[in-house]
Amino acid sequence: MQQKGVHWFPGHMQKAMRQIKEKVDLIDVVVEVVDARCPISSKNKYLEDLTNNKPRVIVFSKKDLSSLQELKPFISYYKNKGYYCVICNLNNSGDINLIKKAICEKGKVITEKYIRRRMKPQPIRAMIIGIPNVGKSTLINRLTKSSSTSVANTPGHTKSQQWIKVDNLLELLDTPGILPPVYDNKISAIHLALIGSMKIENIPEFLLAEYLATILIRDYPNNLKERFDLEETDLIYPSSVFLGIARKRGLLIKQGEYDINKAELLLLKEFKEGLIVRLVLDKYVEL
Ligand SMILES: Nc1nc2c(ncn2[C@@H]2O[C@H](COP(=O)(O)OP(=O)(O)O)[C@@H](O)[C@H]2O)c(=O)[nH]1
Ligand SMILES: [Mg+2]
Repeated sequence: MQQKGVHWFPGHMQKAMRQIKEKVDLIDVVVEVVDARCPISSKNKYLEDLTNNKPRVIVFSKKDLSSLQELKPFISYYKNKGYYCVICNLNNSGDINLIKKAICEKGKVITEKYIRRRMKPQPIRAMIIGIPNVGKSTLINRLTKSSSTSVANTPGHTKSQQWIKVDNLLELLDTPGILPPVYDNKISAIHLALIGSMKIENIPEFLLAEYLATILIRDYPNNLKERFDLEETDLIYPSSVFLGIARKRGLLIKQGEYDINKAELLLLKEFKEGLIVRLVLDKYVEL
Protein backbone atom coordinates (compact mmCIF):
# COMPACT_ATOMS: atom_id res chain seq x y z
CA MET A 1 0.00 0.00 0.00
CA GLN A 2 1.15 3.45 -0.76
CA GLN A 3 0.86 6.21 1.81
CA LYS A 4 -0.14 9.37 0.10
CA GLY A 5 1.53 12.36 1.66
CA VAL A 6 0.69 16.02 1.52
CA HIS A 7 -0.15 15.98 -2.19
CA TRP A 8 -3.10 13.69 -1.83
CA PHE A 9 -5.93 16.31 -1.81
CA PRO A 10 -7.42 15.43 -5.18
CA GLY A 11 -9.65 17.34 -7.56
CA HIS A 12 -12.73 15.27 -6.79
CA MET A 13 -12.45 16.21 -3.11
CA GLN A 14 -12.23 19.88 -3.98
CA LYS A 15 -15.27 19.58 -6.25
CA ALA A 16 -17.31 17.71 -3.63
CA MET A 17 -16.45 20.30 -1.00
CA ARG A 18 -17.51 23.12 -3.32
CA GLN A 19 -20.86 21.46 -3.89
CA ILE A 20 -21.35 20.88 -0.17
CA LYS A 21 -20.49 24.51 0.56
CA GLU A 22 -23.30 25.68 -1.75
CA LYS A 23 -25.78 23.57 0.18
CA VAL A 24 -24.41 24.47 3.61
CA ASP A 25 -25.15 28.10 2.84
CA LEU A 26 -28.85 27.24 2.56
CA ILE A 27 -29.30 25.40 5.83
CA ASP A 28 -29.47 26.01 9.57
CA VAL A 29 -28.21 22.70 10.97
CA VAL A 30 -25.69 20.22 9.53
CA VAL A 31 -26.40 16.58 10.34
CA GLU A 32 -23.40 14.38 9.64
CA VAL A 33 -23.92 10.62 9.67
CA VAL A 34 -20.90 8.63 10.83
CA ASP A 35 -20.58 4.84 11.25
CA ALA A 36 -20.39 4.00 14.97
CA ARG A 37 -17.66 1.43 14.23
CA CYS A 38 -15.48 4.14 12.69
CA PRO A 39 -16.19 7.43 14.47
CA ILE A 40 -12.97 8.97 13.14
CA SER A 41 -12.34 7.27 9.80
CA SER A 42 -15.89 7.62 8.50
CA LYS A 43 -15.93 11.35 9.19
CA ASN A 44 -14.60 13.69 6.54
CA LYS A 45 -12.38 16.06 8.49
CA TYR A 46 -12.37 18.64 5.69
CA LEU A 47 -16.03 19.22 6.38
CA GLU A 48 -15.10 20.84 9.72
CA ASP A 49 -13.96 24.07 8.11
CA LEU A 50 -17.01 24.35 5.89
CA THR A 51 -19.49 23.96 8.70
CA ASN A 52 -17.81 25.39 11.76
CA ASN A 53 -20.15 28.37 11.93
CA LYS A 54 -23.27 26.16 11.87
CA PRO A 55 -24.98 24.17 14.62
CA ARG A 56 -23.87 20.58 14.04
CA VAL A 57 -25.26 17.17 14.93
CA ILE A 58 -23.37 13.90 14.52
CA VAL A 59 -25.49 10.80 14.10
CA PHE A 60 -23.49 7.69 14.95
CA SER A 61 -25.33 5.05 12.94
CA LYS A 62 -25.24 1.26 13.21
CA LYS A 63 -24.89 1.18 16.99
CA ASP A 64 -26.22 -2.40 16.74
CA LEU A 65 -22.88 -3.32 15.15
CA SER A 66 -20.71 -1.25 17.49
CA SER A 67 -19.80 -1.17 21.18
CA LEU A 68 -21.29 1.65 23.23
CA GLN A 69 -18.58 1.24 25.85
CA GLU A 70 -15.81 1.64 23.29
CA LEU A 71 -17.60 4.56 21.64
CA LYS A 72 -17.70 6.66 24.82
CA PRO A 73 -14.32 8.43 24.49
CA PHE A 74 -15.16 9.42 20.92
CA ILE A 75 -18.48 10.89 22.01
CA SER A 76 -16.72 13.00 24.67
CA TYR A 77 -14.20 14.09 22.06
CA TYR A 78 -16.89 15.37 19.69
CA LYS A 79 -19.05 16.84 22.45
CA ASN A 80 -16.07 18.92 23.51
CA LYS A 81 -15.89 20.25 19.99
CA GLY A 82 -19.49 21.47 20.28
CA TYR A 83 -21.26 18.71 18.38
CA TYR A 84 -24.57 17.30 19.54
CA CYS A 85 -24.08 13.52 19.43
CA VAL A 86 -26.80 10.92 18.87
CA ILE A 87 -25.99 7.21 18.86
CA CYS A 88 -28.52 5.15 16.96
CA ASN A 89 -29.76 2.20 15.08
CA LEU A 90 -31.44 3.83 12.10
CA ASN A 91 -33.86 0.92 11.90
CA ASN A 92 -35.24 1.87 15.32
CA SER A 93 -38.03 4.47 15.26
CA GLY A 94 -37.31 5.61 18.83
CA ASP A 95 -33.80 6.49 17.75
CA ILE A 96 -35.13 8.44 14.76
CA ASN A 97 -37.16 10.58 17.17
CA LEU A 98 -34.00 11.26 19.18
CA ILE A 99 -32.34 12.55 16.02
CA LYS A 100 -35.30 14.81 15.28
CA LYS A 101 -35.10 16.18 18.82
CA ALA A 102 -31.35 16.74 18.52
CA ILE A 103 -31.73 18.73 15.30
CA CYS A 104 -34.47 20.90 16.81
CA GLU A 105 -32.43 21.41 19.98
CA LYS A 106 -29.39 22.51 17.98
CA GLY A 107 -31.56 24.66 15.73
CA LYS A 108 -33.09 26.50 18.68
CA VAL A 109 -30.57 29.33 18.33
CA ILE A 110 -31.96 30.06 14.87
CA THR A 111 -35.58 30.02 16.05
CA GLU A 112 -34.70 32.32 18.94
CA LYS A 113 -33.18 34.77 16.50
CA TYR A 114 -36.53 35.07 14.71
CA ILE A 115 -38.30 35.58 17.98
CA ARG A 116 -35.85 38.29 19.09
CA ARG A 117 -36.52 40.12 15.85
CA ARG A 118 -40.25 39.71 16.42
CA MET A 119 -40.59 37.61 13.29
CA LYS A 120 -42.59 34.41 12.89
CA PRO A 121 -40.15 31.53 13.43
CA GLN A 122 -39.46 29.52 10.29
CA PRO A 123 -38.96 25.75 10.34
CA ILE A 124 -35.37 24.70 10.90
CA ARG A 125 -33.71 23.64 7.67
CA ALA A 126 -31.28 20.76 7.90
CA MET A 127 -29.17 18.68 5.57
CA ILE A 128 -27.95 15.10 5.96
CA ILE A 129 -24.36 14.60 4.99
CA GLY A 130 -21.77 11.81 5.11
CA ILE A 131 -19.54 9.38 3.25
CA PRO A 132 -21.14 6.51 1.28
CA ASN A 133 -22.97 3.67 3.05
CA VAL A 134 -23.25 5.23 6.52
CA GLY A 135 -27.05 5.42 6.39
CA LYS A 136 -27.90 8.83 4.92
CA SER A 137 -30.72 7.61 2.67
CA THR A 138 -32.12 5.41 5.43
CA LEU A 139 -32.22 8.41 7.76
CA ILE A 140 -33.87 10.72 5.21
CA ASN A 141 -36.48 8.07 4.44
CA ARG A 142 -37.23 7.41 8.09
CA LEU A 143 -37.44 11.10 8.99
CA THR A 144 -39.76 11.92 6.14
CA LYS A 145 -41.77 8.74 5.62
CA SER A 146 -44.91 9.93 7.40
CA SER A 147 -44.85 13.39 5.90
CA SER A 148 -43.15 13.25 2.54
CA THR A 149 -44.55 16.51 1.29
CA SER A 150 -42.20 18.66 -0.64
CA VAL A 151 -42.53 22.21 0.54
CA ALA A 152 -40.58 24.52 -1.66
CA ASN A 153 -38.00 24.99 -4.28
CA THR A 154 -35.14 27.21 -3.27
CA PRO A 155 -32.89 28.31 -6.07
CA GLY A 156 -29.34 27.30 -5.25
CA HIS A 157 -26.28 28.45 -7.07
CA THR A 158 -26.41 25.69 -9.63
CA LYS A 159 -29.76 23.98 -9.38
CA SER A 160 -32.89 24.29 -7.33
CA GLN A 161 -33.15 22.42 -4.05
CA GLN A 162 -36.15 20.48 -2.90
CA TRP A 163 -37.17 20.65 0.75
CA ILE A 164 -39.20 17.99 2.49
CA LYS A 165 -41.34 18.85 5.47
CA VAL A 166 -40.66 16.55 8.44
CA ASP A 167 -43.08 18.40 10.72
CA ASN A 168 -43.97 22.00 11.51
CA LEU A 169 -40.57 22.60 13.06
CA LEU A 170 -38.27 20.89 10.62
CA GLU A 171 -37.54 20.76 6.90
CA LEU A 172 -34.94 18.58 5.25
CA LEU A 173 -33.02 18.92 2.03
CA ASP A 174 -34.24 16.01 -0.08
CA THR A 175 -30.83 14.79 -1.22
CA PRO A 176 -27.93 14.07 1.10
CA GLY A 177 -24.54 15.67 0.78
CA ILE A 178 -22.18 12.89 -0.22
CA LEU A 179 -18.66 13.28 1.09
CA PRO A 180 -15.70 11.45 -0.39
CA PRO A 181 -13.98 9.32 2.25
CA VAL A 182 -10.58 10.57 3.33
CA TYR A 183 -7.80 8.05 2.81
CA ASP A 184 -4.80 10.00 3.97
CA ASN A 185 -3.92 7.43 6.54
CA LYS A 186 -3.49 3.75 5.96
CA ILE A 187 -5.29 2.48 9.06
CA SER A 188 -8.38 4.58 8.34
CA ALA A 189 -8.51 3.23 4.80
CA ILE A 190 -8.32 -0.33 6.14
CA HIS A 191 -11.09 0.38 8.65
CA LEU A 192 -13.38 1.83 5.99
CA ALA A 193 -12.78 -1.22 3.84
CA LEU A 194 -13.55 -3.53 6.78
CA ILE A 195 -16.94 -1.93 7.46
CA GLY A 196 -17.73 -2.01 3.75
CA SER A 197 -17.97 1.73 3.45
CA MET A 198 -15.73 1.75 0.44
CA LYS A 199 -14.27 -0.75 -1.92
CA ILE A 200 -10.61 0.02 -1.77
CA GLU A 201 -8.98 -1.56 -4.77
CA ASN A 202 -5.42 -1.12 -3.62
CA ILE A 203 -5.87 -3.02 -0.38
CA PRO A 204 -5.93 -6.75 -1.20
CA GLU A 205 -8.55 -8.73 0.72
CA PHE A 206 -5.97 -11.08 2.24
CA LEU A 207 -4.30 -8.08 3.90
CA LEU A 208 -7.62 -6.86 5.29
CA ALA A 209 -8.35 -10.34 6.62
CA GLU A 210 -4.92 -10.57 8.19
CA TYR A 211 -5.31 -7.19 9.89
CA LEU A 212 -8.73 -8.18 11.21
CA ALA A 213 -7.59 -11.62 12.38
CA THR A 214 -4.66 -10.02 14.23
CA ILE A 215 -7.00 -7.70 16.16
CA LEU A 216 -9.46 -10.49 16.92
CA ILE A 217 -6.78 -12.91 18.15
CA ARG A 218 -5.29 -10.26 20.42
CA ASP A 219 -8.37 -8.50 21.79
CA TYR A 220 -11.42 -10.68 21.12
CA PRO A 221 -10.19 -14.30 21.07
CA ASN A 222 -13.33 -15.65 22.71
CA ASN A 223 -15.67 -14.07 20.15
CA LEU A 224 -13.58 -15.53 17.37
CA LYS A 225 -13.45 -18.92 19.01
CA GLU A 226 -17.18 -19.06 19.62
CA ARG A 227 -18.29 -17.82 16.22
CA PHE A 228 -16.31 -20.43 14.31
CA ASP A 229 -16.10 -23.10 17.02
CA LEU A 230 -12.29 -22.93 16.91
CA GLU A 231 -9.74 -24.66 19.15
CA GLU A 232 -7.28 -22.74 21.37
CA THR A 233 -4.51 -23.83 19.02
CA ASP A 234 -6.23 -22.09 16.10
CA LEU A 235 -5.94 -18.73 17.87
CA ILE A 236 -2.22 -18.20 17.43
CA TYR A 237 -1.62 -16.67 13.99
CA PRO A 238 -3.95 -15.27 11.33
CA SER A 239 -2.97 -18.27 9.17
CA SER A 240 -4.04 -20.72 11.88
CA VAL A 241 -7.34 -18.87 12.28
CA PHE A 242 -8.06 -19.12 8.55
CA LEU A 243 -7.17 -22.79 8.54
CA GLY A 244 -9.45 -23.38 11.53
CA ILE A 245 -12.34 -21.56 9.83
CA ALA A 246 -11.83 -23.56 6.62
CA ARG A 247 -11.78 -26.79 8.63
CA LYS A 248 -14.87 -26.00 10.68
CA ARG A 249 -16.90 -24.65 7.76
CA GLY A 250 -15.78 -27.32 5.30
CA LEU A 251 -14.15 -24.90 2.87
CA LEU A 252 -12.17 -27.06 0.48
CA ILE A 253 -10.39 -26.49 -2.82
CA LYS A 254 -10.39 -30.23 -3.32
CA GLN A 255 -10.36 -33.27 -1.06
CA GLY A 256 -7.79 -32.69 1.68
CA GLU A 257 -6.93 -29.13 0.66
CA TYR A 258 -8.47 -26.25 2.60
CA ASP A 259 -9.56 -23.08 0.83
CA ILE A 260 -7.79 -20.34 2.81
CA ASN A 261 -8.96 -17.61 0.48
CA LYS A 262 -12.60 -18.52 1.11
CA ALA A 263 -11.94 -18.57 4.86
CA GLU A 264 -10.49 -15.05 4.67
CA LEU A 265 -13.51 -13.78 2.74
CA LEU A 266 -15.88 -15.46 5.20
CA LEU A 267 -14.15 -13.78 8.14
CA LEU A 268 -14.47 -10.39 6.44
CA LYS A 269 -18.12 -10.98 5.54
CA GLU A 270 -19.21 -12.14 8.98
CA PHE A 271 -17.33 -9.30 10.65
CA LYS A 272 -19.00 -6.73 8.38
CA GLU A 273 -22.39 -8.15 9.30
CA GLY A 274 -21.61 -7.85 13.00
CA LEU A 275 -21.78 -11.61 13.57
CA ILE A 276 -18.39 -11.99 15.24
CA VAL A 277 -18.03 -9.04 17.58
CA ARG A 278 -19.41 -5.55 18.16
CA LEU A 279 -16.51 -3.14 18.36
CA VAL A 280 -15.17 0.30 17.54
CA LEU A 281 -12.41 -0.24 14.99
CA ASP A 282 -11.16 3.30 15.38
CA LYS A 283 -9.99 2.66 18.91
CA TYR A 284 -6.85 1.65 17.01
CA VAL A 285 -6.61 5.14 15.47
CA GLU A 286 -5.08 8.04 17.35
CA LEU A 287 -7.60 10.71 18.29
N1 LIG B 1 -27.32 -2.65 11.08
C1 LIG B 1 -27.61 -1.41 10.66
N2 LIG B 1 -27.66 -1.17 9.34
C2 LIG B 1 -27.95 0.09 8.93
C3 LIG B 1 -28.19 1.15 9.86
N3 LIG B 1 -28.39 2.28 9.14
C4 LIG B 1 -28.31 1.94 7.84
N4 LIG B 1 -28.03 0.62 7.70
C5 LIG B 1 -27.81 -0.13 6.46
O1 LIG B 1 -26.63 0.36 5.85
C6 LIG B 1 -26.72 0.28 4.44
C7 LIG B 1 -26.42 1.62 3.81
O2 LIG B 1 -27.46 2.53 4.14
P1 LIG B 1 -27.85 3.76 3.20
O3 LIG B 1 -28.94 4.51 3.87
O4 LIG B 1 -28.11 3.30 1.81
O5 LIG B 1 -26.48 4.58 3.23
P2 LIG B 1 -26.04 5.88 2.38
O6 LIG B 1 -25.13 5.40 1.30
O7 LIG B 1 -25.31 6.73 3.36
O8 LIG B 1 -27.28 6.53 1.87
C8 LIG B 1 -28.12 -0.23 4.14
O9 LIG B 1 -28.04 -1.62 3.92
C9 LIG B 1 -28.89 0.08 5.42
O10 LIG B 1 -29.98 -0.79 5.62
C10 LIG B 1 -28.13 0.86 11.26
O11 LIG B 1 -28.30 1.71 12.15
N5 LIG B 1 -27.83 -0.44 11.60
MG1 LIG C 1 -27.80 6.83 -0.20
